[in-house]
Amino acid sequence: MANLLYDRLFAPHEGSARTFMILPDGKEITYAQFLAMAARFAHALRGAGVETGDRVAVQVRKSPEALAVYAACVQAGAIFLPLNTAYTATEVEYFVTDAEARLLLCDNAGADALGPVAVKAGAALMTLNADGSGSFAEAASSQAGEFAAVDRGADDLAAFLYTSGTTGRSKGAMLSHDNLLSNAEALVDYWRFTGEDVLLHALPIFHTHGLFVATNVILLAGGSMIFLPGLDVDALMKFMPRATTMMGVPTFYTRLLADDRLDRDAVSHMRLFVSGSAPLLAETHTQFEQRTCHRILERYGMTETNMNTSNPYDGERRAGTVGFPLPGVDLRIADPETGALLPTGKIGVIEVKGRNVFKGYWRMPEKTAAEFRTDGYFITGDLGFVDEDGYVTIVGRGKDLIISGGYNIYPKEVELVLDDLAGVAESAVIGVPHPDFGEGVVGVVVPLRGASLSEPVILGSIREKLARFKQPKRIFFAAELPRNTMGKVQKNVLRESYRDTFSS
Ligand code: MCA
Ligand code: AMP
Repeated sequence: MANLLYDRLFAPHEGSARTFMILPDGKEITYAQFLAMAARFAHALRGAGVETGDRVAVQVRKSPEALAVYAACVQAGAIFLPLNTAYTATEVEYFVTDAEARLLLCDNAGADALGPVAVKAGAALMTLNADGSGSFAEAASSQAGEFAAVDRGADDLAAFLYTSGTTGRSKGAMLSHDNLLSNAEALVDYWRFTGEDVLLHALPIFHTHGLFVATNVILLAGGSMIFLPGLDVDALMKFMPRATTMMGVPTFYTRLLADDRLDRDAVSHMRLFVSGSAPLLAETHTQFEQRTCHRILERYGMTETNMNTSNPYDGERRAGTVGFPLPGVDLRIADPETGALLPTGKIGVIEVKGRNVFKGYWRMPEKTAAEFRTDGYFITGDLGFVDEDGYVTIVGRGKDLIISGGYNIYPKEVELVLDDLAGVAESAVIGVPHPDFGEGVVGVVVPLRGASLSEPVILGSIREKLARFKQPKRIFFAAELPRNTMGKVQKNVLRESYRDTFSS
């Protein structure tokens, strides 16, 4: 029997007494304990009717148990579908229905709202709480601590990660065993991870960054992680003397910089700080180096492609760039309209090809085809250039996307919700500079004639419809939206008008 991901990431640690996780209260979980829990969960999946290839949707808070569900899915040949804990029941309904999930796992707090969602989608509903309790944990408790991993090859699917689209409809990116393994292998090597590494893990585990980049790298290297429920600067400062590495979105670094305790002594045990998911300001890079003597290593990835590029471990980590294509990743710059390849220094759309690139969008062959060139390159939608030294710089996005604190928000999705409100003629949603989140969401609303609307009324009416991080932090009213001669809303004009909204 062979199961590519299980055999490489998990099986080598079976029975190992080495520490895999260190929890906030100091409790440690060995690899053997974690794998026994995963095996019990794999049995519980089978008990819930999950067969090979079935989707398991999971909206639970971060915990060792939540991560063990990922391991259990790999082992049982099921497809892991993690969901942001901020998603509302309406948002979850779409994912569970679209993916035809066999099982939906949530915590007790979410069970009332998600019960009807599961019934409608034809999925079983079970609970798993952050303290390890819940009906799923109970079903697993009497199971054996071993499970024979199901045969799975390179192209078999391991996970679906939903990513929003410009049209507003989320697409399930299908990631195979080889997509995930090949990227973890490249990163362990490129970033020099070993069994001695201790990763400070404060990212969520429902996205590529915290789930695959962070945990797959640690599993492959055999290291350990300090597994924190979220970003808490006090906890980062407390655990940093035990850690060797940290991965974070830029907000991690700006919040650390805002803390006076951050200095050379505080980071003396650390060997590597990695940033990604959103642009790291060159200013943050410089300030961090001045305070700590560490140059943050910035890398660039996407849900569909895992990691594409990285600044070098040994060479110059250049602020404002995302470094070089990783080994095994082919990267080129093309004219967004014609697809013609562009020379060094010219700005165009970034296209990538390699074992890291996903298998397509679930049941969307046309959308998948539209985002690949005929020679197999994936069109990222990010605009950038490659300089004479080979460094890649991202200069913007061809796609209308806001990245706030590392989370992606597609303006169209928010505009559709705003436009649906009584008294709203139309709306435009933009991202403007935000000191904490990089970009902050702003909604500009044009009221219907005679309608009386206010910011609190609008914000109150969208509360249950959109995840909190997608909701505009401010709403402004305008008599009309600026348009070009083609009638298209000029978002650049709006971004300029509202650019100081969050300036302190
Ligand atoms: C929380 N809030 C946010 C965000 N996070 N608003 C906008 N953008 C956000 N990212 C809101 C909450 O709803 C709340 O609103 C208030 O801010 C405070 O919430 P809190 O939970 O206290 O926030 P936090 O715990 O401090 O979280 C901020 C965070 C978090 C640490 C930056 O958002 C985070 O962990 N982001 C990382 C996301 C990530 O992992 N991205 C990787 C995607 P209110 O008070 O009004 O209720 S993978 C990816 O992009 C690719 C593949 C890649 O390259 O990695
Ligand atoms: P997601 O679809 O959530 O996986 O987000 C992927 C997007 O995040 C990419 O297409 C980029 O626009 C952006 N991104 C990721 N890493 C970086 C980075 N280091 N600098 C700038 N943008 C980034």
